[in-house]
Amino acid sequence: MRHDTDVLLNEERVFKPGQEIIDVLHVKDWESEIEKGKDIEKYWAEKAEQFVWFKKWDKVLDDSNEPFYKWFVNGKINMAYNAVDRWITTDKRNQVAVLYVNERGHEKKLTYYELYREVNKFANALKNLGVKKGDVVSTYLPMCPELMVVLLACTKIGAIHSVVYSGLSVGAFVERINDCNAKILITADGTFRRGKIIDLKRVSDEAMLQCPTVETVVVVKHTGIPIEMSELSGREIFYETLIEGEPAELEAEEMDAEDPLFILYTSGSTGKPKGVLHTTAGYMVGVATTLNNVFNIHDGDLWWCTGDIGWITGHSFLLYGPLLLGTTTLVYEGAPDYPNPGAWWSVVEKYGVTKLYTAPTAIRHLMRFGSKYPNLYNLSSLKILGTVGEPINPEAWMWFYKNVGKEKCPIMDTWWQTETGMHMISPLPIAPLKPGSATMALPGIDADVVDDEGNPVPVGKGGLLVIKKPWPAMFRTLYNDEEKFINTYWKEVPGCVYTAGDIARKDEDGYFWIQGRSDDVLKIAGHRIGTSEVESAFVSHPAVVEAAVIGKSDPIKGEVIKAFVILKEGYQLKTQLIEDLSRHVRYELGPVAVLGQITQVDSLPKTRSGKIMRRVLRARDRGEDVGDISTLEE
Ligand code: 6R9
Repeated sequence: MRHDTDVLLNEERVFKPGQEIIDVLHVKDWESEIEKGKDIEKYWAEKAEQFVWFKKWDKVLDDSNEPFYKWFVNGKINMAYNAVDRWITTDKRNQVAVLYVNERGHEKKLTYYELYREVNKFANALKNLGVKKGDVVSTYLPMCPELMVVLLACTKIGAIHSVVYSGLSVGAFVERINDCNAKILITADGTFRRGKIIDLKRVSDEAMLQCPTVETVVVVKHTGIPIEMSELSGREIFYETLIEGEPAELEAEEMDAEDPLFILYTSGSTGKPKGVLHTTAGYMVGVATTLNNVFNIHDGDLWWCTGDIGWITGHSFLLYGPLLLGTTTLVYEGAPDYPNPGAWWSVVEKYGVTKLYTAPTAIRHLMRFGSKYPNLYNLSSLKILGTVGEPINPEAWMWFYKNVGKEKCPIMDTWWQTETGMHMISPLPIAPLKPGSATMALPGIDADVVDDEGNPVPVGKGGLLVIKKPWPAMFRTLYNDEEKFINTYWKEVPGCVYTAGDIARKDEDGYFWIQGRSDDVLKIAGHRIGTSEVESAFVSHPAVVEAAVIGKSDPIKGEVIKAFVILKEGYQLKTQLIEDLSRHVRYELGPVAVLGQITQVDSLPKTRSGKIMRRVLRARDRGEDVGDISTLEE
């Protein structure tokens, strides 16, 4: 475990919202909202009232079998009904629900009514393919409107979706499909990225050779590049052909509050990705409430979350959250700096984006091009900004605040995880902000920083970030791995307390400063990747005997990979091999695996039981004290 974080940041600036922001806030009194949130059952039950229930719950929280909590026991509800159907009988019927824009300047708009019809057609088509409540449907799609339609169609009929991020390559893709026994895969011909078209179908074809449970592959013609449909088994069909003639009406499936909604894979500290399972009602309540509180959503908002739908941020805050609140959500496909580094700012200006939610790595990337680009555009429509994915360094915060928000838009630094489903530690717009701090736990959330025994640590000292009471959007288990669910998250400190795997400290005002992961997980450009996944990728190369990797800090990506490799006899780490290894790791894991440095070594520090002590490598790399090495092998 990393405990090397008793660093004190000297950030003392405080920023408060202006009157024009305060005037329209849903929550004007932060402290009393936090006070209200202390009675979690009452607080979350009140929030659950915003939805249309087929049947109300009998009990808000069942904690009789911790950590297997149940929320809104015996309630019956449907996600797609609440995100889409309910709006078509209101004056939002013809409001744009999804605004798709890509880096080539093409756009597509779907009103709530149009979205409703599309979802129903695809849901009917899924039913015709034999998909039933509880079946798993996977996607390998770019950021396109069809992805949103497909996911909503799944939830409309009670199928569980499992999105594979389109940046992942074959190995990771196959693993994710096979772990959940997906029955259907929806993919596309390709995706637009930095002026090129990336061929997704080819990756999917290669993966499908190794995925026996997939009965049908549905292909969206998105970019229009020529592709070959496989002759293999007649299991491939075009999306357009599939929905042809399907009725645009369908009754929503009555789902139990605790029925599974989706699985999303994320990296942990072991090689195998973890299938994080979310269920229906609690997730809906948590996501809609936190989005509304943190970003103060109103009629007339244009919400833009730049995160990919293949990431939890896209699930909760690009797709479900905004639609549950009946707002307009912008889906952007492409790179932030193509055709030029003003691409994003031109989107803000052209469409009048009011709330912009993005990642520190993107801000740092765009910062490199200077303030010239944001200053070329009129960004005055913006009201609130947000970040997620990793700690934001005060320089990037200030740049975003000054150049994008023009010192008028509060920045919501939201800390949360795939596992938490919803925002957990974050300011509300009324909060005094300190650049680099996610401020306090949200109303209804009980978070703290503790030592290994579970005792709160003194002000300014680093410790484990824990959540002490259940929350509605919490994941319910790891798919097919209850034991790992318990051991990874609920055993690290005494009592039934959720350990997040992050190190944090609190300051004298009770503000949280998240310092990074405590386990062997890297955050490269905001994406989680486990050190052991990277190590197995290295070892699968013929030249490598053994590998250990650690994170190395990087001014733009936050962290990149630093690898220590033991090579087979006869191999030397020369330019050619370095390039080859780098390509190999990217091929295995996808472009997320950014290699910063490779070093050849003769041995690796290990415990007597053979575990690589990455902590020792890390300390040596940073020139720090290696700490307790009593378990180190001779
Ligand atoms: C939503 C998401 C979760 C990990 C988390 C932490 C890091 C996320 C952060 C942050 C500091 C923030 N993280 N938000 N660290 N400040 N505002 O990112 O989910 O991909 O599961 O990653 O990301 O380390 O534990 P996920």
